[in-house]
This record gives sequence, C-alpha cells and structure tokens, in this order.
Amino acid sequence: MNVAIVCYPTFGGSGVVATELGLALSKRGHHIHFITYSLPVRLEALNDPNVHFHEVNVPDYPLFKYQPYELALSSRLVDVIKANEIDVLHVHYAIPHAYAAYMAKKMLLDVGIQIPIVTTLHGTDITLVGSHPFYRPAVTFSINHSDRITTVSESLKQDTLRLFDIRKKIDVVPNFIDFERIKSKEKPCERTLLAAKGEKILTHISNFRPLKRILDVILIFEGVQSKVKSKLMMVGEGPEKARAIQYVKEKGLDNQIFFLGNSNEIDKILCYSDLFLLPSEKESFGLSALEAMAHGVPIISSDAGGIPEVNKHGSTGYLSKIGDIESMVSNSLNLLENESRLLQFKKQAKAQAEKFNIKSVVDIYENIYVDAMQVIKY
Ligand code: GMT
Repeated sequence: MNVAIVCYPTFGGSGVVATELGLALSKRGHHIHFITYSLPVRLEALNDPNVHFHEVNVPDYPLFKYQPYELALSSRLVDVIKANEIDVLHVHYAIPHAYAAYMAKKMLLDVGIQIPIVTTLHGTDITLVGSHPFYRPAVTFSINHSDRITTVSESLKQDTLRLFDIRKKIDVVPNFIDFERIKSKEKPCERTLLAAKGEKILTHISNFRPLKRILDVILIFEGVQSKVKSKLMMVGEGPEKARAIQYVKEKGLDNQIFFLGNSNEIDKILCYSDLFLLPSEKESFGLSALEAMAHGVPIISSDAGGIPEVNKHGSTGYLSKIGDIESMVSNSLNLLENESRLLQFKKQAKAQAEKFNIKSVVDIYENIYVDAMQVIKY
C-alpha cells in the first residue's frame, strides 16, 4: 500500500505514535509518505527506501495575521497523493489535519481521484482544543467526514461521543510499543553516572503543559526524598518549565532534580528509572507511561482519562485522584521502601506493556486501511 501520514513532527505523543506506526508499516513493505512541516523527531534518519518525507511550507505574507497552514497542507496533500498514487491518507490529531484532509479529498474528487481518510484522535484535539466552541463545528464536521475514525483509548472514545455529535462508528486502537526498537537501543544501563549506590531514580517525561501538573511532580518528589534518598529526572520542554526550575531553586533541590530538556535518549533514561510520575489532569492514554512500563518502570499516576487502561492499580503502579499529592507520595514510598515489592511491580509493569506490542496494532491499522479503501469503492 502507499500510505500518506499527517502528524505533528514534535516530541508530543501523537507524532511519536504516527512515526512509529509509519516505520513499522514500512518494514512490512508499504510505502510511507510523511507529510508534515518538519522532519518528525522519531524519524531520525531517512535511510529506509520505503519512507518518504514531504515538507509543508507556509510562505510568509505581510497581509496575513495568521499563516494559513491548513491551506498549505491541503494543497501539499493533493500534490503528494497525485504524484505518489497514495491509497490511503491517515491523519493523526484532528486539528487541523482532519479538516485539511477533507479539503484535499474534495479537490482530488474534482480530478477523479478518490482517497479514503482515516482519522486518529489523540486527546487534546478532543478534550481541550477541539471541543472549544470556536472549533467544535469544524472538528465535528471533519470527524464525521472521515472514512474511519479511531481513538487511542476507550476513555477518549467516550469523551468524543460526549463532546461531539458523531454519527459514525469509532474504533479504539490503543497506542503501542515497538519492543524490537527498544532492544536494539539497549546498552548497559549506566545508572552510576546519575545516582549513588542505594539512591532511587524517579522520572517524569512530558511537554510541560499546565495539564501535566508539573508542580505536583515536584511536590511528590519532595515528599519522597524526605524519606528515601533519591533523584528526579525531568525530561521535556514546555511552558511550565521555568516556574518549576524557579521552585526547585527556592527549595534548594537543584542538586536532586535535573531538567534534561527534550531528548531522543529516553530509552537510556528509563532504563535506570525506579518510578515514573504522571499526575496529569487530562491524559487520553499516557504514552510516556507505557514507554516507561516497557522498560520495567512502575507508574505513580493520576486516574485521569485513559491512564487506568494502561497503568493497573496495585500491579503496575498506583492510581490516585488528580491532585492528591499525599496519596501519590505514600504510593511511591510503598514501592521504594520495599525492594521485593518494587521488583515485583517492575516485572508486572513490563508484562502489562507487552500487551501493547506494536505487532498486533499494526495488523489492526492495516485492516482499517483496507476497509477504508473498500468504503470508498462502493
Ligand atoms: O500529552 C500531550 O499533551 C501531547 C499529546 C499529543 O497529541 O501529542 O498527547 C496525546 O496523545 C498521546 C498519544 O496518543 C497520548 O498518549 C496522550 O495521553 C495525549 N495527551 C492528552 O490527552 C493530554
């Protein structure tokens, strides 16, 4: 199949999922065309002959207060689909990708080309941005005009049905882990570079947006380190980072909490982590938690959105109410102060992550593509 994939190329979960899916499909012999405004971060090197990248450029024009990205994207989609005989267009994140895809589909129809659209909803495109009254009509329209719709969790499916008037079937296709990629990157875990013997390592990875509750991450760590010698690795960039750094300085915790920025080395960081903290206010799935679990790291999280579908309370980690720092501290200590329990949870976290193996998920997407192509034919 020739598949076009549209996504955000940044460190966000939706871009990671789209890129990993494209790479896995390319290994099965499909030709994958990424269409984005820059090279997706997880694409690393373009050394696979089945993987192609098409950049979307938005020319600057002084008349425009806002640059018309969806116009440029839909035009680029038309050109790429025509030139590469694309069979199916898979867009990740509704805004504005599903909308641009619909426009491209209509333009292509004008020249006798029928292109099926598969839209995968990831979270904030529904729960935060998409449901804003300024966007809702356009988002509802473009979801309803997709040929197949998927969400990354049952929780997000229910949110979508609650917040929008959707007249089509929605399939839940969970996010996934490519264990082969992880294995190929596995190097001896150099834990001693970061922590002294007996010291525990806690990790948080996100885009540091307000909904990630970055201050909660630090408060949980404060509670933990008062009882257990430990360090906290903060991975990512975003609007809450400056405030967090300020707080850490004020509390004199800057020799225990490290801000590592965005990283393509998360496998290395997770291999020496003992706990992963995810106290988010909203989270449709929690891909970073799944990635941590794949490295055998138990999760201390909130029970927001789709997190309970990934992190199993009392087995792979613990769930607490959003903002309940006390409970998250006590759950962390419950593991960190009991070596055999921690080891047990590490094993259980890895076993649970294996249920999200990329292989079965790629099969599901392949079937969805074939089905979407049939829908178009008849
Ligand atoms: O978490 C973010 O803010 C990034 C966002 C994205 O779209 O890149 O993540 C969303 O999609 C991820 C991949 O499907 C999910 O794992 C995240 O839970 C989801 N984020 C939220 O729902 C807040």
